[in-house]
Parts: sequence; structure tokens; C-alpha cells
Amino acid sequence: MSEHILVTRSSMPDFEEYCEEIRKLWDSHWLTNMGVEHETLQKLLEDYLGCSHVVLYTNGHLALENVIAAMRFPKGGEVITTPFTFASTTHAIVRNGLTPIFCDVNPEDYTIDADKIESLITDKTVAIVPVHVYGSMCDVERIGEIGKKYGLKVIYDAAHAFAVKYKGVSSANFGDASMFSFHATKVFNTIEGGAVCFPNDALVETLNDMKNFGIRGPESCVFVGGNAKMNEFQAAMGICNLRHLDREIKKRAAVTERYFARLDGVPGLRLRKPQKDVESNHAYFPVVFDGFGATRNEVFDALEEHGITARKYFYPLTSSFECYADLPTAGTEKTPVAAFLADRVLTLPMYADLSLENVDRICDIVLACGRR
Ligand code: T4K
Repeated sequence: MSEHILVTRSSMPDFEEYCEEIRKLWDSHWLTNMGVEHETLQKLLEDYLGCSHVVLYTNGHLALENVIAAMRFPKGGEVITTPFTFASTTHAIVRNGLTPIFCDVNPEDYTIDADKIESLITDKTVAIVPVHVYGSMCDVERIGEIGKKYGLKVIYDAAHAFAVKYKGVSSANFGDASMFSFHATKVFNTIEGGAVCFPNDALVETLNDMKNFGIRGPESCVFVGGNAKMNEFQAAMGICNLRHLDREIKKRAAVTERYFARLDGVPGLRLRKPQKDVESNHAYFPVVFDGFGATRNEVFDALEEHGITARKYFYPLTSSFECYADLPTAGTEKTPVAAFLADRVLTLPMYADLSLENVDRICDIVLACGRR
């Protein structure tokens, strides 16, 4: 009986390597609160990403929620974003008392359609929160220009875009800030974890206050912060995983290549093409079923019957979540491209250790669906 294949599988270092990394925690009994591992990982990431500041978090969502809060936007401000994303992006905006204004995505790379942003700007707009979805880079140049022209902050949800580069520059270096997720399902993981990367020196203290109760010393609490610190075991996992990351991405690239070899050009299947000037991290492998012999849901079911769990990332759109039924901007009519994709996209299994034999097996099942 063949193994059950899930949409992804966490990258992990050798057990012994991790044990060696955490041995010092048994010696020191220092398990969290910005210990040695936390400080080491932060520096390693600043070097790896070539960015001025990295503030680590216990997960990506709190990182995003905090960096939006750190901008101190007036309550009721409008934030232009996309609904073709994970719940976290929209929730982070709404939980800050702001209103998400949903912009459509473009049909090539599924990121925010930069041509449609300006028409959504009003006197209440305070920011743009685009998503580098699946690891595709948004049009950072156009979005940067729009942000400057209208005096809007640009905060990227870069949860999927760790180690992605545009014209040789890391995705961490665009906009006012970028949030990365280091969740177990991501290209680079710290079990759970996340970070905010940014150029502005003043933001370092604010974010550190926000993630640690506003405590600056044993007798000083200057800010009504929360708790979103990355602990030492998470940081140790990050240190180990970072050593192997480039090799892991190469293995993912081979998986992408095989999927393309088998599925590209098949009538009714749309693959996301490599972006010009972008070095990908091969985070996800989305396929859009449009005019194929089977629907997305039929292919999903067929794969499941064979013990292969693909995922409908991202269906439903966040703008049609039940929890947003009362939101004035809820609904999918204003974002037809996103709605089209959400109904047709399936992300096929993708991880570094996915064997090419298994990629072939997945492709055989998908292609057989089209011939039914
Ligand atoms: N913005 C965007 C655009 C995001 O996609 C996300 C997270 C965020 C913000 C927020 O970042 P975090 O706060 O999460 O750091 C998963 C992840 O939990 C979530 O991090 C991720 N996006 C989202 C796209 O996917 P689920 O509910 O689909 O996860 P789950 O538990 O079904 O896992 C999917 C597959 O991953 C499993 O079938 C097997 C594999 N897996 C899972 C876990 C938990 C592992 O191999 N190891 C594991 O430990 O949300």
C-alpha cells in the first residue's frame, strides 16, 4: 500500500542536529524571552535576507497584527488588500479596527492587480496590504510608487515568500515592512514562528514592546503590549533549518520542474508561469482547472481516493467568510478574477522530499481525470 501524501510535509533537520542545537538549553535552563538562540537566529536572518531589521515572533499572524498596529492608523481606516489569501491577512486588518477593501488579483500570478489599486483609494485609505501569494512576488515597483504618491504605508504579507528574490533583492526589502510565516508548512520553518522585516530603525523598539508586554526591564513597563515572543526551541529549529534551506529549495525546484514537464500545455490546465526577474522558493504548486475534462473538486476527490490530499488554497475567498457577512465590503462580485481562481484552483503536494515518482503518480491521476 502506498504512503498517504499530504499537500506538504515539514522540512526538518536530522534529529541529532536539533538535539545538539538545543543541548545548551538544558545547560542554561533559558527557554524563552529572547535567549541566545533567538538572538542568533535574528542575526542569521538579517544576513540571509540582507535587510536592516528582523523582529522574530511566535507566529506569522501575530507578526502581521503587530506591525499593522505599530503603524497607529486611525480606527475605521481603510486598507486595500486581496481576498485570495489565508484567513490571517484579512483577520489582522479587521482585528486592528480597520476595514479591508478588497482589490482583485491578476490572472497571471494571483497577486494584487496593481492597475486596480488607485481606483479603490479614498480619503480614508491608510495602507496597502498585498500578499505575495504562493511565493509569487507582487508588482513591488508599481505598488511602491502608488504608496509614495498617496502617502500610504505598504505592508506585505510575505508569509509565502521567504527566500524569494526580485532582481536579486530579497522579498524582505520592499514596502514599509514585510511579514514572514515560519509555520511548519512553510519553506523555512521554526515549528511555529514568524518575523517582521523592515528598514525603519524606530520600529524595532515598538515591535519589541508589542511582543513582550511593553516591558523594558524588571521595573519598567512602558506600553500595553501582548505576548508574541518566539521561544528558544523554535529559534533552534530555525537555526538548523536555515543551514539546509538552499538545498531544500533546489529539491523543491526539481518537483516544480517535473510537474511542469507533465502538466504544462495540457488543455484545460493552467500553471503559474515563472515570473520575470523573480527567483522562486517553490512554496506551492497551484493548478487552475478551467475547461479541463474534470472540475477542480472532481480532481480533488480523485486524488483523495488514491490517498493524496491536495488543498483548495485559497477557497473560499476571505471576503465570503461567514464571520465577515456583516462587513460592508464582503462578497465576491468586486473581485471576479479572485472568485474565478478560488473556484478552480488546487494546490498539489509540494515539499522538498516529495519523490519524482510520486509527482508522476499525482500527475497520472490528474491527467486520467481529464480523460474520463
Ligand atoms: N498569511 C498567509 C498568506 C498565510 O498563508 C498564513 C499561514 C499566514 C498569513 C499566517 O501565518 P502563521 O500565523 O500560520 O505563521 C496552514 C498553516 O497552518 C498556515 O500557517 C498557512 N498560512 C496555511 C496556508 O496553511 P492549514 O489549516 O491548511 O494547515 P494543516 O494543519 O491542514 O496542514 C497542512 C498540511 O501541512 C498537512 O496536511 C500536513 C502538513 N503539515 C502540517 C503540520 C501542522 C506538516 O507536515 N507538519 C505540521 O506540523 O493551515
